Amino acid sequence: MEEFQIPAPSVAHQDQLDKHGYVVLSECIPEVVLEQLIREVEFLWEIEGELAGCEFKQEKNARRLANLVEKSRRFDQVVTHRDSLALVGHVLGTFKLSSLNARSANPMSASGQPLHCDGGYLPDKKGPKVANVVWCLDDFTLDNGTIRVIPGTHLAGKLPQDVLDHPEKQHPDEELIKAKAGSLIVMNAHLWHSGVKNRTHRPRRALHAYYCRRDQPQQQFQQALLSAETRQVAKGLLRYVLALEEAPLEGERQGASSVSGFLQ
Ligand SMILES: O=C(O)CCC(=O)C(=O)O
Repeated sequence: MEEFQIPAPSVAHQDQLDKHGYVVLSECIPEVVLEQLIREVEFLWEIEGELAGCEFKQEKNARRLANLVEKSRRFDQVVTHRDSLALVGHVLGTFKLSSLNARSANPMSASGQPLHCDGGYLPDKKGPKVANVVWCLDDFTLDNGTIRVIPGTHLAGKLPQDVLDHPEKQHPDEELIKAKAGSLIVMNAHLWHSGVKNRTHRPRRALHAYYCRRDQPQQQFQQALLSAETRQVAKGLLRYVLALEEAPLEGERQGASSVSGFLQ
């Protein structure tokens, strides 16, 4: 990774991630890039229709897309964004992309998600296994289906579904994240979190650049899911992040894993 010149994250951001389990990089995506990414995901939702997201999981009350590195070269910049990689590296040490998905909380959605840890994972002896970078394509507000987090729970060593009677209900310590479109939310993905109800008449869209420690299986095994053409054009940092040169780990050969934080 050293050869790719990833900048060191600020001490304040490292502290925030260590203590609270997430940090918001405010409005760091240029508007023109944001507009292109929004056009791209809306185009994909239109052409994929009812199948959208099916390579991994579909979800009631939300539109999803999966396997996005395959679907447009515009997403290369998302999975190789250096400031977010610096923070992901702070959480995980050496890492690779686990998957790139999109999620849009439907307008006036009837329910939010239960609190969960991504992948349903707890850290192991080596530390955290997963981190997530949420690209806010729209403003995340208190009423449009933002993400709630329970700060500090990345250190709890417990999964919310094992200790809460109702992980879908409001939690006394929850914080609703407010962020402008073009912001990135970098999370230690062991943090208890979930998307909440969208009470507005507009969708709330995001990309999820999800990373795992390099010794962990990818959620969507890129060597199986990317076409020969995509694999061939992926060079340098992108190739490294996709782990295209590595022998598959146990459980990676099939393509997409069925493991998710909460989706059945
Ligand atoms: O609302 C979001 O975009 C995040 C949702 C989430 O935590 C998930 O789908 O695992």
